[in-house]
Amino acid sequence: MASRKKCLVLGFLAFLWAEWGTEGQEEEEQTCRLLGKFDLNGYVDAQNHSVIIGGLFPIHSRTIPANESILEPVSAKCEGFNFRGFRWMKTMIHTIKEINERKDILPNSTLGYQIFDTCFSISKATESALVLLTGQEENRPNFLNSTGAYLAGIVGSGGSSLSVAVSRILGLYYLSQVGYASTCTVLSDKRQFPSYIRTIASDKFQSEAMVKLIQHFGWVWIGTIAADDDYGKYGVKIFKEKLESVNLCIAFSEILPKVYSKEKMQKVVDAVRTSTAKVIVLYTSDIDLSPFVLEMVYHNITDRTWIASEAWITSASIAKPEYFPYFGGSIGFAVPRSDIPGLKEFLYDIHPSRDPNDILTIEFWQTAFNCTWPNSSVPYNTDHRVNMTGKEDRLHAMSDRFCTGEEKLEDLKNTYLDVSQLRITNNVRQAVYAMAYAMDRLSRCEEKGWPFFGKYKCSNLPNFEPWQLMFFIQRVKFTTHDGRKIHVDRNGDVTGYYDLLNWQLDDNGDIAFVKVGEYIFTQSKFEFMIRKNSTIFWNTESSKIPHSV
Ligand code: TCR
Repeated sequence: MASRKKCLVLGFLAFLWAEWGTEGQEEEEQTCRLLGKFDLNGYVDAQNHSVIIGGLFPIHSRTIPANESILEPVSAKCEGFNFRGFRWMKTMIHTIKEINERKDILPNSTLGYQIFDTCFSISKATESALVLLTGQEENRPNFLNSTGAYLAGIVGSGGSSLSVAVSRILGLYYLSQVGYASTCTVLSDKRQFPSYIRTIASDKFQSEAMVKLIQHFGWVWIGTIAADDDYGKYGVKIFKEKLESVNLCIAFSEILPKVYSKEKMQKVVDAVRTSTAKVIVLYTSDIDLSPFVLEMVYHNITDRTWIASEAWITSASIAKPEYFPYFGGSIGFAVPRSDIPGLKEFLYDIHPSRDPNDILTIEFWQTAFNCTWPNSSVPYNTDHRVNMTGKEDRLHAMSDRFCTGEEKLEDLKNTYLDVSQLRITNNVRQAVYAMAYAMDRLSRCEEKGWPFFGKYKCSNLPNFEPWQLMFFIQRVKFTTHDGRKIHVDRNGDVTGYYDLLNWQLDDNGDIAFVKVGEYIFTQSKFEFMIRKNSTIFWNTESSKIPHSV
């Protein structure tokens, strides 16, 4: 039966089948489609821990399109190293280490982890979820996962479309999932996503805040551009509903293609160029936004005021001084920032010479320092995307300069090491804490009533059923290191607080994210406030508030 174990079943129904049929092997090979071998990158520390937490992070930005001549299914490769996702992933590890050292949470157990790179793609995210659930060689759910440790739940994943896909699988088993960045409103529906909670607010709040911002400045006609995913499309949908409910109007509504298409992109560019609406809401992650930014530069389109969605308002890949003439003055809501004790030192404690198998660290180093690590085959900086010139942009696959290992992180100006904007990063931390606090409550056996009636009395770690942890995850309440209260409601949601940020140039010629207001919950209602004495930079010819009437 060894071959049966090696068989990774693609068909989802087959995956659900608890016991595979007893037919002979030949029969099996016909019914069983192989996905070569799962090919995932990530980090694992499961030894000596009885319970592990799974993690899903976008350490790369996309998968490389498969070669069309390949007939059998293969696991995609990834490209576009994502320093921000790498920082989020390290933050999960840092938080687990911190919790393991604490005596007040889970005093008798330590947590391990198994973390995968989703490459910001649905396929990799589901692939990772299956591996976490089943272990690489099992074709059926087995919560004792391949590492031999008990999988308590999963932190992740980044994008909403990924979380939706993963959550549909995990939800079947009531395996707890705590999101740190997926904000799509549909994830609040517990009938569809029973085991999903999050430490970031639903976009319902952000869309509402955007409408208040628009009302405040007296704009009437607004253009919208959405990413072609659940985040963009649902975000804009709620925004439109709220905008129309206060009798304001949509001038145009466009979708940004995920895979570059000249015609589709041209349609978006034309809408921006020809519309009289000068204020445009851009609901997309930074990863999907970059090609559009290049279009704006290419077509020299200035004099627009961009209302940024939270996913790109503090993005270092968009907030580059060379884009300031086009995107300066952008205004949008961001998750409040935080300082995380000890994180900076932890992030700096990285070197490719420590482990020749740590290919993500090698790739990090190569990409950050623009060199090739000797004797490694890890590519860097590859980019197979087609851009507006119609050519595939195959950036240098390898740098001909070798890394010496003497490169200094201190000399680097890199998103990974930038701890001045810990926003989603802090959500990652709180997601890990939510999981730990829920397990702590479960292990204390103090809860009365469900789920401990009948044969399920009290559960000590690690012998608990996944759904028992879900009971605690859905009721989790705790105070963070900086005194904020995290309390998830019945839909697994937290309340939306935001900083209103505006892009301005600082004295060094860099883009500064200046806080000019807030969206907060006080006295049982939300309030939008522009800070007194704050100056907003407007990217208009007159430098005055734009008109969009
Ligand atoms: N929600 C987005 C993903 C996302 C993101 C981010 C990605 C958010 N914030 C910051 C990268 C960086 C908010 C989603 O898809 O739900």
